[in-house]
Amino acid sequence: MDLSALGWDETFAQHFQSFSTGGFVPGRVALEHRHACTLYTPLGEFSATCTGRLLHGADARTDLPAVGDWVAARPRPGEAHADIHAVLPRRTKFSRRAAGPQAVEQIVAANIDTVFLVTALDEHFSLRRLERYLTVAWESGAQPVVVLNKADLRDDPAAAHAAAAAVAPGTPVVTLSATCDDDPAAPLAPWLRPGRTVALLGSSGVGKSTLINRLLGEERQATGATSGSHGKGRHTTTHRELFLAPSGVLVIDTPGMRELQLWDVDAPALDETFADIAALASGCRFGDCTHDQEPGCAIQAALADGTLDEGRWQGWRKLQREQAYAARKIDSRLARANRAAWKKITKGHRARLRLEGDA
Ligand SMILES: Nc1nc2c(ncn2[C@@H]2O[C@H](COP(=O)(O)OP(=O)(O)OP(=O)(O)O)[C@@H](O)[C@H]2O)c(=O)[nH]1
Ligand SMILES: [Mg+2]
Ligand SMILES: [Zn+2]
Repeated sequence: MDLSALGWDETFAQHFQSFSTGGFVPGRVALEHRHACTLYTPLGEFSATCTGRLLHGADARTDLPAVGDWVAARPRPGEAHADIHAVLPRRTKFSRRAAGPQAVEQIVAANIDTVFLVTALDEHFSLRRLERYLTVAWESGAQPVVVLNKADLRDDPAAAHAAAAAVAPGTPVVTLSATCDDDPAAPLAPWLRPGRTVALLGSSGVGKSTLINRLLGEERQATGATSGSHGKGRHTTTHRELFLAPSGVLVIDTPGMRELQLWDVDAPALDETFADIAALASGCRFGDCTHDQEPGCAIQAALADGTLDEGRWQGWRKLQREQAYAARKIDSRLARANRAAWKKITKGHRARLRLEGDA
């Protein structure tokens, strides 16, 4: 496997420079388990684990390798195993708030060029969910593409396409059927380039793995029937995994997400997703308009004359509140971390003062 075929470029090469001696090889994380991962390297495939130093030096789970990451690894002589010494800085990352009560970041995929936001044109189709995925995608740094799958289940897929395009200004929207189209990859061709990385994201059962299999030209990933009594809460795909397709593109399959909670999304990402609302708001009479009761509010005017859809406006407000809440959580966590660091410093300082006092 040659490095550029795996998505390597000049920037990663620069980051790798400090590892150019000492028997290190660059590797790309293809599969991530709890304690080990699979690496693709120019020397072939390795199972790999992090060195104790990397594990103990990590402040958070996000300092450790995620699927799509480039790492500096050292193969053990005569073994198909390597030790990961460092994670190279990421170019892009798709993060969400991990499930659970604590505010912690989870990296879904790293170093991706394009995110296919896959939704199905079935009864669960939701424009509000699409806006949520778009917001996180814009924050990731990768280019989002909306993929409306299961077109065969709709009498009028063109209408759904138009509705999705209306809530995704500036984002390409592609409608297809992974099971029924002769070549579902054809409309995705602009993003399926050799050495580029595409991650497929979306709820469980929308057809991510089905589409991946079509892109790979073989049944690599298990797919699941969604109908029936046990439909809810069941994920067919359980691991994130990166595959090299015959076309040369690298594709990442991910398990469906039950909820996509925002993590450290900042205002520009919301403005990209809601470019229409951002443009309207710039026309309000007051710069700090809360779009509530103020005179000369362009948002209220647009809601009144129907140019702005009430559902979209409420969707924006919800994400805005969630973003502000997440930011506060993260800030207080950082404040705590700073306090801990400060305590360490003051403790060291006191110890030094004591030594000086003794002298
Ligand atoms: N009618 C129809 N069914 C489809 C289409 N694409 C996928 N399916 C079916 O949808 C079901 C779920 O597909 P998967 O590919 O397993 O869905 P997934 O997104 O990978 O789901 P998770 O792995 O749980 O996240 C399977 O029964 C597929 O056959 C399509 O274009 N049309
Ligand atoms: Mg799947
Ligand atoms: Zn206003």
